[in-house]
Amino acid sequence: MTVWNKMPGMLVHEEQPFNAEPPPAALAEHRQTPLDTFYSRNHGPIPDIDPDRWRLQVDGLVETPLELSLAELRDGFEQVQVDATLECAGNRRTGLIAVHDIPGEAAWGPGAISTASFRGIRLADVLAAAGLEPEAAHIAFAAPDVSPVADPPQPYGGSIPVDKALRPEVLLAWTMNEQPLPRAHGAPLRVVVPGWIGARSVKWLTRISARTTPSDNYFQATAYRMLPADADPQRTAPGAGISLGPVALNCAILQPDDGSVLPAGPTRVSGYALAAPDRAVERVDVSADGGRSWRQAELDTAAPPWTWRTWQASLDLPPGEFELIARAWDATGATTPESPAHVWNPKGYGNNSWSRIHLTCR
Ligand SMILES: Nc1nc2c(c(=O)[nH]1)N[C@H]1C(S)=C(S)[C@@H](COP(=O)(O)O)O[C@H]1N2
Ligand SMILES: [Mo]
Repeated sequence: MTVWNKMPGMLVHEEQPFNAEPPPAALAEHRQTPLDTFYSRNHGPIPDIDPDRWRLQVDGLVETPLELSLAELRDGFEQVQVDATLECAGNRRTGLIAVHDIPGEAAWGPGAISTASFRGIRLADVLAAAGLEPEAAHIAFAAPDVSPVADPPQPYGGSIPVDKALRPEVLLAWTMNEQPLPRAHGAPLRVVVPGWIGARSVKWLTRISARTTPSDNYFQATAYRMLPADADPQRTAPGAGISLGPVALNCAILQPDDGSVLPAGPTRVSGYALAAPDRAVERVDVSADGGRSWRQAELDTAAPPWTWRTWQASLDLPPGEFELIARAWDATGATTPESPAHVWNPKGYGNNSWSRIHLTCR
């Protein structure tokens, strides 16, 4: 165990704030990611909250503002369990950095994504108890961790539109893989917004506010936005670019390790594919010849909704040098883009281009 109870070998991008992803091979071992392997993405210091003194505030455009303890949340609402994959918008940023440098942003590999089972209550039920006013269009979340990365420095926050907030998969969760939610993952209570970028799953939640407009928090209004390729991220006004919410179709190879030297012969390749919300991963193709020919990978047939589909393929490789490629297709026939240059953006979000690894077979 290393810092924050993560596995030895965790790839730590930053100690403070703590930002770490599992090595690809460790992520590949499980459909449900163990807590010590789950990536951790933070913009400020990890708070230490006394669960007995903690209260959740529900306010804004509601008929009855609420202040609820953990016991009141646990006993007053139906408890539900949802398996969900969380993906950071910066997942696979290294592929974009290889096209053109992205200063000031962590060089995440394919491991800024993980899958867990969350238990808690539906956000919709808490909003119903408070009584949403008809003008409420966005639900904002606030947390106490003050981020020095924000301009100006401020506590972390964000929002989702009301139509997503009312869906049954959106939770206020206090357990993760049947264990109490770890401190690094938002104890005592976090939001879980399946199918949306990890940034909207606000940890250490203290306040829910119903509003007419999205949150004006830095991490909603300025960061986590897809800027045009020629924009200067140091000089963009709040509201510029595309606000990221739903994730896009993505796919990555996790095994073998990039740069491996292996014996020639049957070679097992494995990874994950994640669909956009309300879509499904229908196929993953793997190529060993630069995309001239493709073989279909075997998909996990039992993946719960809102989770990635793990996949594997066996390729018979003669001695030589190979670039292995993987791409995914969804139920609309959409596929992942070939080149990271096509999706490059100044903050380095949403890289879903073909996953490539290099192999030598002897
Ligand atoms: N309060 C708070 N919530 C937060 C963050 C944060 O820095 N502070 N980071 C967000 C981002 S960008 C991601 S990707 C997910 C990561 O969740 P994890 O650390 O449990 O993997 O938490 C989100 N919730
Ligand atoms: Mo993120």
